[in-house]
Amino acid sequence: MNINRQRLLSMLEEVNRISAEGEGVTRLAYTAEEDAALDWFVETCDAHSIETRRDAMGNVFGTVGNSSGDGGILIGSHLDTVKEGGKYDGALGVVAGLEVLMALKENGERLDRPVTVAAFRGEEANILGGTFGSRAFCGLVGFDDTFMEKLEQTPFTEREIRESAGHEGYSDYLELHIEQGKSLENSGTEIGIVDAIAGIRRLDVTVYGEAAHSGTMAMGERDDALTHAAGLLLEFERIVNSFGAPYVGTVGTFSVHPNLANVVPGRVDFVLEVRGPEIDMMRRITEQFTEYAEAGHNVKISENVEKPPSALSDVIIEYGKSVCREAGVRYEVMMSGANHDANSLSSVMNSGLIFIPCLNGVSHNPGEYAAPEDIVRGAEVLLGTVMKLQGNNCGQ
Ligand code: HGY
Ligand code: MN
Ligand code: MN
Repeated sequence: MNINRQRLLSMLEEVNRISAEGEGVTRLAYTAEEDAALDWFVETCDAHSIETRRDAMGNVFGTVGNSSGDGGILIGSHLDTVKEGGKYDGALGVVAGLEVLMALKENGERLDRPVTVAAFRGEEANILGGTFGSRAFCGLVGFDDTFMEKLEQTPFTEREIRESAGHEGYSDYLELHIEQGKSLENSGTEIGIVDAIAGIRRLDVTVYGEAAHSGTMAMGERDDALTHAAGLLLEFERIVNSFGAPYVGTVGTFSVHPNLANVVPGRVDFVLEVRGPEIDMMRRITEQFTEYAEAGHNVKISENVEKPPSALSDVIIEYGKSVCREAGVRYEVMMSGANHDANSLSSVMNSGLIFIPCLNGVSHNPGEYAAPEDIVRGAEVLLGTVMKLQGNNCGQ
């Protein structure tokens, strides 16, 4: 049973024709472009007589085998992207999953366990925190007041999210993704088998000052929120560096108010993010930052999202390794610094994550590139791992 190279690569080209204007690919969460890509998923399944369903918040699923059976094998990823992103982050995993379903159907494989492909919504979403569709699917969403306030900025209702919790009936999850880093490329390895996914902890930070006329307020008289924030960012960088690799810290969203050239900024809002392998250390980084900020500034700091690091399934890791060995594929077991839907799924079932290299480790960028032979090899390892799981009822 083989992966159809031509069909796999042309499906990837097809879905990536769906994008908003601008550089690279833009299919932001909960926009017409993400909707169109999810419709493409359903139409493609329909064209291959693959049974589909959509859940209440719009996650889409295609299944081969007895969909009412238990112990289902789930392959997933996402079709939304960052703004001006690449062709492979998310789309690779969904399209390779569809190709696996088509190969299984074509070969008339008798499946002991149904195989389903999912495209989860909002993996890149910022409003409710990323990997949102898969967290809803896994029943991981907490409906506290802060969440409910943010929910109003999305097209979803509380009922739709609660009804989308539907992971029962599946017991193993697999995701194929580009590495989005340089480790595979640097070591000349063809496949990454991920054993752990770094956690994410984000804070919403507001720094207050006093808006003033930029021409009349003397420098010594100012309460400039932006210069206060600049000092806080440099202290955040120093704190993160003091913990050393693999801990990383980023401020990627930052807004100045009122953001006018002739007004001394009165307020600055930003999201501060820490990632790493141990949640206690990540909390210590944010605690040190918060203590420093609150000691000398007028700030408001609240938790945005926290996703603990996840350990992936040893069973699936071993299957992935044996598939690579049998195929003569060079592999390495590695951690993922990027988050993935596999992190959500690892809370409720055995989960595995397979990487292929991407050029210069570039991702979240129009220049993102994965070579066709790596794409095909990744799909073949995905298919091989699915077949090993077929013989292992409910991922023992
Ligand atoms: O943030 C991440 O790691 C993922 O790309 N959403
Ligand atoms: Mn991404
Ligand atoms: Mn991704």
